[in-house]
Amino acid sequence: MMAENLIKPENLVYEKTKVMTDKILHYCPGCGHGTAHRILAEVIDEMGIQNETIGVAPVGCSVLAYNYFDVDMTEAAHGRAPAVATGIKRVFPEKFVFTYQGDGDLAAIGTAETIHACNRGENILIVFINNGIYGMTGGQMAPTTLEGMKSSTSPRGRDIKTMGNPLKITELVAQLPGTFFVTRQSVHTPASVRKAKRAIKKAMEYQKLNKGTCLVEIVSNCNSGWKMTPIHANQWMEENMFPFFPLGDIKVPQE
Ligand SMILES: Cc1ncc(C[n+]2csc(CCOP(=O)(O)OP(=O)(O)O)c2C)c(N)n1
Ligand code: SF4
Repeated sequence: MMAENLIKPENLVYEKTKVMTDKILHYCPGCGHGTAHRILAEVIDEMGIQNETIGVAPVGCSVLAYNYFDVDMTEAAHGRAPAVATGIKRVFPEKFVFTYQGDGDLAAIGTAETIHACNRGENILIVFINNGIYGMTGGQMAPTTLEGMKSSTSPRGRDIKTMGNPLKITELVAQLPGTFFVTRQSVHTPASVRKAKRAIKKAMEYQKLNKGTCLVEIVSNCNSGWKMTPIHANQWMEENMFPFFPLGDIKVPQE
């Protein structure tokens, strides 16, 4: 059958969610960032809060996130997104405020902002993309880089003796009294995408109830930085990232 016979509205099974703009994503093919954007945008759409949502973009590969979400967004300096989001939420307490951050942003330079925003219990959603390295700047070691994992600044693999331990920042903030819902998800299979989307939706619903900080970590790949094909990167992630960063809820509200 000719393509022109197939491309008709009645044959469409998947279309762009309206909370994403028409801009073409700059992410590498196979990278989890695009899928994570999509499910966050779908949640905003389904909850009917497009005009009530304000996002804060990080530095890193998702630095241009404000070009992709059709909501009010601002940029924050490296690691400062939770501080900027705190200010926005306090000025507009009725808005839904989220940050979208990579591990270099959230768990390295932004450690203090992350911990203190969570400890204060700011009513914001933090979406944390953990791909184990600094993707944008050339694949350097991040706090989340696994033991033995190669990066451009640990070419023989992370050595704990000299480079320290990988940081489970999500488990750490889950212990703080200000966090309400903390979970770790992934977006590499259809089932995991659905689960991650449900988690983001829950977090947004808790924000409506002013429950405190919700953090959704998404363990993701960086096929370019890891120097793997997208398929191999996802397999490597399952075999190596998930044992250290197990998926599932870490802190759930007492019903
Ligand atoms: C104050 C400051 N220091 C350093 C940088 C350089 N920089 C830009 S992106 C980045 C790494 C981001 O990595 P990560 O947050 O893990 O995001 P990813 O690219 O992996 O999605 C760094 C160090 C910067 N933009 N600003
Ligand atoms: S460099 Fe890595 S994190 Fe950045 S877009 Fe490419 S695959 Fe994704």
